[in-house]
Amino acid sequence: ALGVITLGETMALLKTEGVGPLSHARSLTMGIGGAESNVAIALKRLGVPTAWIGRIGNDSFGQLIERELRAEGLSVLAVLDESAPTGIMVKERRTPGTIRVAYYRNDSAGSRLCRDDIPADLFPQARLLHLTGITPALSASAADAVQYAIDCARSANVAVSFDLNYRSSLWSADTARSAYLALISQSDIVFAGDDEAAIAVERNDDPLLLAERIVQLGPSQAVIKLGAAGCAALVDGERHHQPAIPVQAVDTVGAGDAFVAGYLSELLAGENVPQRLLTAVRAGAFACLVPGDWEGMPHRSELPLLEATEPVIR
Ligand code: KDG
Repeated sequence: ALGVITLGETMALLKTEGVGPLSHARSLTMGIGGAESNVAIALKRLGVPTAWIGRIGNDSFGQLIERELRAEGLSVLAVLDESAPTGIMVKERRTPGTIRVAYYRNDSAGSRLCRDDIPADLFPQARLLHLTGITPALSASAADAVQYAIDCARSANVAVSFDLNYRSSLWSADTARSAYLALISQSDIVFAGDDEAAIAVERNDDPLLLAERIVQLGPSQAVIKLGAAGCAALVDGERHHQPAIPVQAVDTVGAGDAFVAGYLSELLAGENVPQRLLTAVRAGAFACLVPGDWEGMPHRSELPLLEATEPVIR
């Protein structure tokens, strides 16, 4: 049986090791990254069987992606695109505290995801579909694939989770808004940073008011991610707040994905909201400790480590 189905674009991820301009870097480290596959990996490590659906190029980067995701134990439904390359993302550590991301993903294989790539027969085996606002920004066919996945989930009685995940280099806030509103209204669980929520609903400094406005659109659970300030949530009419676990962050990319996986894994385990939010902030903190987007995602047994008092575990 499957816990979660997710879909989206995973790219080859090239990153500099040291600090400084990318144009002066002499070597790059290879890896992979993609918001939905980051969530999928974290879910799997937390004990949830998860399937990832996506399109990859018939190239070495595509092979790398498929191999890494399979090695993490995901069910990988990768459609091979014969005529488009796998997308690339480059991470440059320009100062010790700032990371710049550049995308080379225009008309990539992943962006050509379409409804025919989504196996409808997978849905009755699953409990939850997780989507992000990155996929509908990639292309019209990818946006249509997202809608089709929601339709499949609905007819199989599978809950829908949606993380806004705004990427300003992919679309404007105005274009994103109408897509967000349509997707929020069809979702059961919505995740958003406070700035992202303010793209969809009227801006407010109180995260619980943002959550309230999201819930008014239909979902029963709205979780507002506040980074180092933790999170606020409105779930089945009840308000919650959870501070973050303080860490020395080296790379916050992927922390939001870890957070989502933490929340969803506890939801599927039948845990209450405080437990979901605690695991969410713990997983998010773990992701911040490692330069990769997903490599630092915790296994379930590691979750208490951040609050451990013993420096050496033997
Ligand atoms: O959430 C982390 C993602 O931003 C990263 O892994 C790459 O999917 C990605 C994107 O589109 O930015």
